[in-house]
Amino acid sequence: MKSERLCLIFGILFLLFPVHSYAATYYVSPTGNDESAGSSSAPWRTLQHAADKVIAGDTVMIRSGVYAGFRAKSGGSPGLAITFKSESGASVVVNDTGPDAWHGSLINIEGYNWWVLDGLEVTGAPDNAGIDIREADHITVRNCYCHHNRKWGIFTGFAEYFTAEYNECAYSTIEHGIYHSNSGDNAIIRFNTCHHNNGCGIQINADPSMGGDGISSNCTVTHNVLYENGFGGGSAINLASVRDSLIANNLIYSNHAGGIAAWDDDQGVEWGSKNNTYYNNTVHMPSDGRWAINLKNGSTGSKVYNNILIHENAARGGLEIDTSSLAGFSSDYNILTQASVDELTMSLSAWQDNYSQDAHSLSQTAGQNFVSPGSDYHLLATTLAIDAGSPLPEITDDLDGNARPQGAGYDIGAYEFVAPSCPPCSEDEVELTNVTFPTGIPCECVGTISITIGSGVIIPNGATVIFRAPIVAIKPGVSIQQGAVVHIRQ
Ligand SMILES: [Ca+2]
Ligand SMILES: [Ca+2]
Repeated sequence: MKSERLCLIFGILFLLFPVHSYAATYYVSPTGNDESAGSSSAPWRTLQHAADKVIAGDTVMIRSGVYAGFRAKSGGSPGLAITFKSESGASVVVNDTGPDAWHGSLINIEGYNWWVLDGLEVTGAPDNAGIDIREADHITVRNCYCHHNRKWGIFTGFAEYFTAEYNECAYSTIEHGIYHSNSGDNAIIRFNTCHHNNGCGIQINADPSMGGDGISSNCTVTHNVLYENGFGGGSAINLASVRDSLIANNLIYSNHAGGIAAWDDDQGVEWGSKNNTYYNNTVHMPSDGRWAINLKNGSTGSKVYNNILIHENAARGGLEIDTSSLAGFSSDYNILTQASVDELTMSLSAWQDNYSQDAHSLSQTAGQNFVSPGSDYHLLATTLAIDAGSPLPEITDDLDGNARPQGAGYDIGAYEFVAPSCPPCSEDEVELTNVTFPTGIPCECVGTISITIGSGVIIPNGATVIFRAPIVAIKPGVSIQQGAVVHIRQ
């Protein structure tokens, strides 16, 4: 009887822990000890010790504290990545080189594939990068805050299938926020914020002079927000020898060198950035910036659609191209005031007439387009950009993740205009909490028995709301702002 029960227990355990899962979870803590087991109750002390011990499929959970960096000593495999991750809610700061550091970088993954770094703050690299990835494929860096590193926040060289997402890369002293270099293909760089880097926000430079095939192909750079980069030159998004890639839904403003630039890294027109698509970006250049989009040195086959390309300097403008890049070029449905060919600046109408481009494009100012230029680049309800874009099957959402199109068609720019709508607020007994009513359209809430307006309900200035019920109760914590119109009716 006893053995039967044991068999039953083992059977249940077997179901709970299938035999194919060899992945272990280890823990690292500032109060830990590298002689310990690395368990939750007996964590390790250093990231390097963890990196020395892990194998494919393992996860290292890192507790709040300040750490030296580490160098990878093993790799994962498909479906069994090695993950270094901050424990939920933990603040993990890596601010020093570890004992095995290379290149003056803090975290090195070199020569090993399939890693995930998640939720780390990485700062103060003395020479190269906060996170330094070389000859390593299928590496993902996510939710990391890389700042005040000497050259780069995140760097890759000869890395295929690299993903950078939801990172903030800021204050790189000499160069770029994210630098994907040396021929790596199939990079995904999305939902990152890069700001106050001396050079580029995001640079993909295939470095044709450095070996490999010298071309980065099939990359996507989407949903990034890039501002206050380029004090020392470069572009918010800089592309050198990049091909067949998608640059879309990026918001680029207040950058002091280029907006989006595509070129050949000075290696000759055969290394231009060719056959790339630039869709639904919003680029607002300050008066000291270069052109919003700049296509040079054999950057042929570019498609430029649905972008807002506004410049505050009347001597410059939205789109600059040279004759070596005109083959296969097409451009339309943009907000654009001036263009330039071989550094000869012309009005939108001259560009349309002489180069047969941008037939449906429009000229508008920042003030005519944006809720608050410099801080909020959502579209005003009155801008001509709404529903004036071209339908682009590749673009299914906007920078906020809202589906495109909304309303009658695709909008121009990184944000699709979402018309205000009233919250659902009608049933027999209505109870409202944590609801903000929209401005600009009247809302009516009907309760056949009662309506209770509870905490967190906000009725802002400009809103009009009718509450219609036999009993209407207003509880504490309701905000009815000056200028709001509220009717209570039976
Ligand atoms: Ca390549
Ligand atoms: Ca629309």
